Amino acid sequence: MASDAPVVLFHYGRSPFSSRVLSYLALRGISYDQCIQPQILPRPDLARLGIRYRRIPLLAIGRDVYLDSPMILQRLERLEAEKPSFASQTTPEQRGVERLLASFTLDTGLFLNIVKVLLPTTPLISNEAFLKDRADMVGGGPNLNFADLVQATRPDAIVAVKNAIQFLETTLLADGRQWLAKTESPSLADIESVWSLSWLFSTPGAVPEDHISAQVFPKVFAWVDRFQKAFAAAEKSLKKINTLSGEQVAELLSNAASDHTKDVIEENDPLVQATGLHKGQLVQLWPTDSGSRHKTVGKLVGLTSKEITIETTEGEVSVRVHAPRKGFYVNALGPEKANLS
Ligand SMILES: N[C@@H](CCC(=O)N[C@@H](CS)C(=O)NCC(=O)O)C(=O)O
Repeated sequence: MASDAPVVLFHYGRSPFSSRVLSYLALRGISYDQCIQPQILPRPDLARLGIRYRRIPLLAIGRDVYLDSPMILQRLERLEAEKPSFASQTTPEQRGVERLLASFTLDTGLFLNIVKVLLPTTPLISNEAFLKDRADMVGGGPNLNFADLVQATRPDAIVAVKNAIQFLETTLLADGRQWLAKTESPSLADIESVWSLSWLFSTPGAVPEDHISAQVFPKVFAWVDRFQKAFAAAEKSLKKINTLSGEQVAELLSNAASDHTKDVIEENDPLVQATGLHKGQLVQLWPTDSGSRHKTVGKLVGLTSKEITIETTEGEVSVRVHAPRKGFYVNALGPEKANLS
């Protein structure tokens, strides 16, 4: 039986991380509404919910808002839907492949190299407002010339991306299988791996064809194409996607139920032991890799080895924000409340 909590995706067009979530929703037949966000700050729709986190996507399920695409996919795996979770359809070996591929695409710098290959070929490379926004996000200070940095490192990035594609061509896809974990239809292994290459391949003029092409890597190009077709077909059978304004989302979430299954503070957690963090305490939560200046403030509700949950205190509507432990930090907010932007 499908859950009846409203599902709302905050994203913008051609956001590669959002495409991970869009693929998941379509392939599991989960209908959703969307709240389209500007590509650069400010994002008043999120401020209204007390959320300062500045990255995209975010997914609301009822009054719970999930940050970071790995956390979003994990939460969606627990959502009851028309189609069973991916985990329930795969073997431990296939799930192992999926986890390793997730790490390969998220933890190795592959995505950053794809940005370096792609960005100089798009109009964004001369969009001052965009470059200033992203320089601020990566924390390089006012003198960081983001455009020059990306241009200068493109040659090495092409080599790194080519090596990553070659890896897939000559290992998992080498035996002619259709899907990476040798499943009948696309699985989480494909969703975890395809998004950044698909973004590169579908950006006009971005692929450096002397080095990366369907002639040199026919299996990878065919797999990406096959996935796009499977995704498009699955998306067609979803219910109509409504686009909601920020005000509508705030209204919807303020009346929605919450999921309290993770409202646990694990007393033996090393961070809890070291800092004395406790339930109800005012804290701030932020990602440690980029966009770190943007700290979301709220009351601590849950802290486990996998997840941090806080209830926002700054917006017009309070929501429960969930972030993974991996890549996020939480600490007590002192009375000074300094440095929040
Ligand atoms: N670890 C995050 C990364 C998300 C991310 O970097 N998203 C890009 C858009 S695809 C972003 O937020 N860019 C800056 C922005 O939109 O403010 C995730 O997996 O969701």
